[in-house]
Parts: sequence; C-alpha cells; structure tokens
Amino acid sequence: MANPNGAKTDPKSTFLNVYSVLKSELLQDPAFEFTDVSRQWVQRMLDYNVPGGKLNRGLSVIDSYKLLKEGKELTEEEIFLACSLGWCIEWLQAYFLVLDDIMDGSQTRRGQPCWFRVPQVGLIAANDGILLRNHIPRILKKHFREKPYYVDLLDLFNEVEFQTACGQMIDLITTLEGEKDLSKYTLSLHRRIVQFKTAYYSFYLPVACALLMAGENLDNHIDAKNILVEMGTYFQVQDDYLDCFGAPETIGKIGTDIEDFKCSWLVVKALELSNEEQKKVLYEHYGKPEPEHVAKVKALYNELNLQGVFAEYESQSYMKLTTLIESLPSKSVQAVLKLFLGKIYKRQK
Ligand code: GPP
Ligand code: MG
Ligand code: MG
Ligand code: MG
Repeated sequence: MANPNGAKTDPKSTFLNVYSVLKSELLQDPAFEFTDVSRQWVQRMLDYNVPGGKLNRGLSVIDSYKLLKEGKELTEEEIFLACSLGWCIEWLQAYFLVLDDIMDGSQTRRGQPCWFRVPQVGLIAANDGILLRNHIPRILKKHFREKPYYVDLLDLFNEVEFQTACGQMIDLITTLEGEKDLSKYTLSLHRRIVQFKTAYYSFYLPVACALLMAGENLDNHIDAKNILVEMGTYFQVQDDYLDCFGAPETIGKIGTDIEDFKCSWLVVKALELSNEEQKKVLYEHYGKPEPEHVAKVKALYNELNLQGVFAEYESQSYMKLTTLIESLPSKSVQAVLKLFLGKIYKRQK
C-alpha cells in the first residue's frame, strides 16, 4: 500500500490498519444490536487481547503469500485479504490465550495482567474467549465468501482449532497422571502434547492460509506440513525453556509450569539426566505452588545444566530443520519455511 507521498507503508503498519478495519466491521455487525456499553466492552476486550503480541503468526501469512507469488507485485485486495487471514490467526491466538491463562492460573501476559485478572472481568473472560472465537467465521464470511477456497478455509480453521483443543486437553489431564507418577513424563508424551497444542495453529496454519490464497491444494503439501509441525515442536520447547529461564520483562509473562505440574520439556530432560538422589528432589518438589519448592526445582535444573542441554538441542534442531527444508521440491515453499525458522531461531521472547 502506498501513502500519499508515494512511499511504501511498512508491512506492520499496513497489518495494523487492517486490524482497525476488521474491528470496526465487527463493532457494526448487524446481527447484534450493540448498545454503547456492549460495543465499548467488545472494543476494549479486542484492544486488550488481540493486537499486543509479537504478531509473528499473522505477519507470516503475508510474508508467505508474497514468497509464493515469487516477487510479483501484490494488488491492494490481495494485501488486504492476506492481512485479514493473518488477523484471523491472531484472533484465534487471543481466544486460546484468554482461556489458557485461566486454565494455567497465570498472572501476566504480554506485559500486562491476564484478561481474567483485570478488575470486573473475571470469568466474563470465558465468554469473551467464545466471542473472539466467533469473530473468526464472521471475518471469513464477510471477506472470503465468494472465493473458491472459502470452504477449505473454514475447514482448515475448524480442524486446527480441534487439534489445539485436543492438545490442550492432554496438556491438562497429563498433570493428573504426573501427580500419581512423575516417571510418566517422557519425550514422546511431550511431543504429542506440543504438536497438538501449539504446532498446528502456530506454524502450519499461517502457511496453509497463504497456500490456499495462492490457489494451492493442501493435500500436495504434506511434506511442508510435517516440517512445520516439527518447527512448532521446537518452538514449544523454547516456550517451555523460557517459562523457567526467560526474563518476565522480556517474555511478558511469569512462568507457571513448575507450579502447575506441567509435562514441560525441562522436567522431561531433568528426569532423563537425574541420578536417584536428584530424582527424589523432583518427586518431592515438582508441582507445588510455594516458592520454596519451585526454587528447589530450579536449583536442580541448574545443577543438571539444562541451559547447556537446551543450547545443544537448539542448534541440533536448527540444523535438522534446515536439511529437511532443503529437501522440499519447491524453492518458494523452501523460502517460506526458511523465513519462518529464521524468525524463531534463538528467540528470547
Ligand atoms: C500454549 O501452552 C498452548 C496454547 C496457548 C493453546 C491453548 C489452547 C486452548 C484450546 C485454550 P502454554 O500454556 O505453554 O502457553 P503460555 O506459556 O503462553 O501460557
Ligand atoms: Mg499457559
Ligand atoms: Mg497452557
Ligand atoms: Mg508455556
């Protein structure tokens, strides 16, 4: 998009402009008679929860679409549509995070209190999550109804949401098993959880949206999908690592995995590397909310040099993913995946 003096607007500003358009459309939705108070609630809820993150997932749709078009100049309409799909993913993410923070008992998100912690919001946040989720098909209907790939888009969002909710379920019910017997926390269980709860919606979904817009059949891109799921797994291992070792000022949230008895990559690795004595420390202190217990677990993580173990995992993953990407037949799909990998490698937040 060009502004009046002819200079290009940067992609992030273009993307944020589309947010304002979509938001005002939703606030004018004729299917609901908004009162001033209800419109203001939705407006505040959206501004609090939708645009404040890194926007990596949303922006990836536009970047991916550009690469798939191999340098051809995009029309205004194409830019608007790619941005809208990007925002649908950001809406999906907002919906997941609002509910995930209730389930995980978290305090902060993106540098501010979790939405349900805001005075007078409380469990109204659960309904706000449902609203956020319902905005997605409304955006799609308004802007994509006439497109040949409309049905595929709806199906894609539905499938990915289902996979994520299944992943979230295993993430939550696994802690019941872990409380009975921590030795059930294995790398294969961890893999299953994170592929479902994170990888599909964070990595496959943005690229799949761009592929559909470019007229591709998703059945022809199973190899790319598998690599994206692998990349999403690596991304969630980073999230697990940052939950303990990241600085809250940088990651915008305070970790809860140790307190919540989560099957985190860190506890799986700690169990793998511990001797009998160290295992006892984990069995005694993991999953307890009091700071003394959390401190004992963190001290053990340091003793086991999990920071070093993670650094090794990170460079191994990078090499493995790069090799996989280079084996793909399409150069433009390779470029999409490489760009994505470059954005998350060694991320601090
Ligand atoms: C990330 O887990 C997974 C999600 C945000 C998906 C939630 C899915 C739902 C159906 C609600 P996490 O708890 O490790 O994320 P974070 O560390 O950001 O809280
Ligand atoms: Mg959480
Ligand atoms: Mg969670
Ligand atoms: Mg986490």
